[in-house]
Amino acid sequence: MKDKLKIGITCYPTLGGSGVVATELGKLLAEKGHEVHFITHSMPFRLGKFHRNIYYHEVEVSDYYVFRYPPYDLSLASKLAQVAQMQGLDLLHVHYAIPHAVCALLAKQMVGSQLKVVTTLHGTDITVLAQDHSISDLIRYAINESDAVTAVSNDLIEETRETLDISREIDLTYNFVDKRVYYPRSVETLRKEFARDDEKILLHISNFRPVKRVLDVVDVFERVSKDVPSRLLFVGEGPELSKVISHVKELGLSDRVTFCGKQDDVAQLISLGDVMLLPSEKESFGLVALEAMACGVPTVGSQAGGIPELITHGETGFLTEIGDTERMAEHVRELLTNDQLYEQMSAACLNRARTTFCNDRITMQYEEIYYRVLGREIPESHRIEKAQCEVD
Ligand code: GMT
Repeated sequence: MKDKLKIGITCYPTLGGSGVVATELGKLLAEKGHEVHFITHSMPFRLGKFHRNIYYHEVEVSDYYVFRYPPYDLSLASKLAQVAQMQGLDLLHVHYAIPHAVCALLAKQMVGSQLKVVTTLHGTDITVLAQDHSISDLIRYAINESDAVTAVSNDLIEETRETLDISREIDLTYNFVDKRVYYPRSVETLRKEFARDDEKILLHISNFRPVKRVLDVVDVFERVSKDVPSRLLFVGEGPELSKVISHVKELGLSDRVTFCGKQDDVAQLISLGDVMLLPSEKESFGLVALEAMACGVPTVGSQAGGIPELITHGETGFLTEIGDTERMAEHVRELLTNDQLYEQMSAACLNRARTTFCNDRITMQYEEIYYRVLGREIPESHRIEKAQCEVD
């Protein structure tokens, strides 16, 4: 029996942490020798250059004139079935229940039950969409009918069970980052372009959706900058951006705040920062805080959703009630004015990112799930050495 699998991956390719996790997972699986087929409406933005064992299949939507709403979901289901048949895929790993898991289940019906479906829940499919009764039954169906379901935090597993009254097994698969990309970079020269030597840098990276509470970031910075010489760097774009720019102006902070827009080399920018701010209202995991952690940068944020599973309060950052910007600012001040505390936290961040959230371990967890749904044990050659997830 062959050791290597043929895996189809579908995700939202152009935005957000779920697309990043799906793409990075695909790259790591391909490095381990599996054949990975991305089936998406455009090239996943982190895929970039050519990778051995990775193939890309674009979903094209029919523009037939009677369609008032071109049926993307049907085109995706049809493409998933075609690729599965032509390439002999063992399984489809889809990120997000709606529409991806539903499309994968339809493809499975077309191809036959030997094709397995693994669904990963990332958050808003449960925390937002599943609250909508017009669609919640479909989400429940997609979850119950998948051969395996994973979620990115215990909090999300609990919320899925409660919101949708689901009792099936859901595997926990935390987000991860590639340790070869996310590590403390040397950025002394670049840093001079953003701040003086005596200034600290606060950082926020997101898609500026309302759930991110980006205005809180500005309020925290305003409080901190009264006592600590500092700058604020924003990375990303989204619906709240113009409100945030106005708020920065109103508070007279424009000369100390930089908006970098969307950026690719996030590890470089994170390494410029002294503290990451993540005051979200909802966050099933908070990939950006893990990216910061892996670069040795502590996060100050809210206790929302799965964030406390990632950040241990007082060890790898500080967490407060959602919206408590005064307390967040106190924690940032404490961190930025106490060198010993900072060094300790930064070291704890590196340690935790490289052990608990080690990319080798989490990739292997996904592989174990794949082999399980196929009725097999993970081959010994795919098990990782313990040392791969220890601190060097
Ligand atoms: O946070 C977003 O707005 C993007 C969203 C996505 O769809 O990519 O992120 C979700 O999935 C990430 C990867 O698993 C998680 O790290 C984020 O916490 C989660 N976002 C929310 O729950 C709001």
